[in-house]
Amino acid sequence: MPDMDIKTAVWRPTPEQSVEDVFDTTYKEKEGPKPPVVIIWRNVILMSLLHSAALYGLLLVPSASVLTLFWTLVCYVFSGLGITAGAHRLWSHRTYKASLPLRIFLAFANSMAFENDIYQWARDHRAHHKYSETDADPHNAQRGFFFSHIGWLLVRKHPDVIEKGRKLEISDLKADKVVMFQRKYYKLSVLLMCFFVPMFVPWFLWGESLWVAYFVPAILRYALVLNSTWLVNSAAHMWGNRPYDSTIYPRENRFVAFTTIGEGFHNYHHTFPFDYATSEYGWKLNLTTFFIDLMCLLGLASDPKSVTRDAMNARIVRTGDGSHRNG
Ligand code: ST9
Ligand code: ZN
Ligand code: ZN
Repeated sequence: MPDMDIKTAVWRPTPEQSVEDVFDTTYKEKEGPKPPVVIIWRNVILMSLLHSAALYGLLLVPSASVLTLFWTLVCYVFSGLGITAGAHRLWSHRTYKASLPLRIFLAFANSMAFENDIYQWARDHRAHHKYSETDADPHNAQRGFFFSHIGWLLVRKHPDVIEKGRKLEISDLKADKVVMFQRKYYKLSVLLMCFFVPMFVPWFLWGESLWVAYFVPAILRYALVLNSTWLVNSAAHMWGNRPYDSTIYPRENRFVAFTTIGEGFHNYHHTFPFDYATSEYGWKLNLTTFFIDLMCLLGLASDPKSVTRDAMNARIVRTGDGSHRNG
């Protein structure tokens, strides 16, 4: 476990831990009534419009060409990697090191996913790990499926998210020029990567109608990537086994692992957040781990961190729910 230096009150990582993403057992929720929920109607309207347009996009799927459907899959995986290999495993948890070209690639992919800029995403995500299932967790799963899935994006944050989040160590994000550049030009990069590029390519290269190109690879794909990501916060915090730590909410959920290209092994991930693979099963249901391994092979990434087999097995015996074959 990382420690606070008593004299300086500065958070100190252990050798295997490079960021502040370990659960804080000292935090206590404030007593008394909870602050009122403030609905952000603008977000409610925009999310309703997006999901209605995505349903319409679904109806257009039969009229899209095979190339357009393949391109939709390419955009899904590319934007997915911007979240999984980028915002999540690289920038939130620093589970491996990435060269400048790879970080630029991941920042573009991340803008295609349009899930807040990398800086905000990683800051919220560190808060999620450090304060899981409490008032200071942005998508506290104790508040139910709807809140942890999408509801948290439709209301003001609990004051503790902001109060505790402001104390998080995020100097590494501020020092990363790619992260700060993407934050500065975020709106423009989203317009280009999330909407323009997915629509323009099928129209320009193989004559797909602009209408279908807008509603299928852009809008429908965006809504699918969002909902897959949100399933990690909702479904994978509620349904599945807990082979590594039965005392926490996050679960192993294979369906979510499939839709999120490798992020559904969530009990493992919250137990060993520094592990670049987020699973003990290598490339199985985990395209993201394959991608990071490939980047390491090409010399574009290095130092992937992993938990040792012995440490993992000891943890399974100590805190697992008995569902693991080694348990
Ligand atoms: C989206 C994000 O969808 C999804 C994230 C999911 C994470 C999943 C993780 C699971 C693991 C990985 C799995 C990946 C799978 C991928 C699969 C792919 C196939 N710390 O936020 P504001 C401060 S986004 C410190 O506005 P409000 C800060 O000063 C979708 N400080 O709070 C901040 O200012 P700034 C599209 C914090 O006013 C200020 O407060 N986007 C923290 O309460 C205001 O912050 C949307 O829908 C913190 N944690 O508003 C937009 N938080 O940022 C939705 C805040 O300038 N968001 N501060 O430093 C909003 O409109 C608003 O955030 C709000 C809250 C209304 C929700
Ligand atoms: Zn994480
Ligand atoms: Zn989680």
